Amino acid sequence: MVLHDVIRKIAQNWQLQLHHMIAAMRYKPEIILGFTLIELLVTISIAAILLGVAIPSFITTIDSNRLATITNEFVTALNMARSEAIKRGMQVTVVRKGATSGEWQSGWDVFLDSDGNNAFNDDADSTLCEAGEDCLLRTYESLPSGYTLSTGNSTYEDYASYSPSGMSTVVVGDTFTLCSSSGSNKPRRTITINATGRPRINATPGTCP
Ligand SMILES: [Ca+2]
Ligand SMILES: [Ca+2]
Repeated sequence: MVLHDVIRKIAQNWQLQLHHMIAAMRYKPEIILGFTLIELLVTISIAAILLGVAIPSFITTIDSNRLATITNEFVTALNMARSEAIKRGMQVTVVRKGATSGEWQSGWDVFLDSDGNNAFNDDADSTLCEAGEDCLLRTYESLPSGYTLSTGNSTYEDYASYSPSGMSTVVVGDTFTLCSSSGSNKPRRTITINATGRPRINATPGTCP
């Protein structure tokens, strides 16, 4: 091999090496970003199924808790009226707010009914519980939107009152129905007041029409 052949071989070798180096510098590894379209669709489908199960269950739980809270507050108000009547030796009345007889969802007041007329007497000045006036013990606000509380008959359509003996001033029982408009089954709770005026929450919830 003559000298110029050797030089040419070396030059070709260097050229090849240089070519590889340039190719290596230009190489950019492929970066896999996120999900493929199928993976994304599967993830979204699973999330939709889980939300479809979880959200109705969550709404039912909230509704059930609200029904329990409202029934407890109503029974508490009646028991409070009963015990305050005994303690103070005076009639205590629970009167519904709102304009419609038999509908208690606008809330209710518990007060010392000094004249025993089942209505709250007050002269609306800044001095409360004056002689000749009734004295407010506790007031309950309107139920949340979508809830109704109704009497079953006319006995308790406007008030429930307790004499100093702790007995209801009427001797007839009644059943109140609390309804929710939530969901397709419209759950309800019922509260029965017996002839003596003692309230209890019924164990079987049922549904509203
Ligand atoms: Ca009164
Ligand atoms: Ca007054």
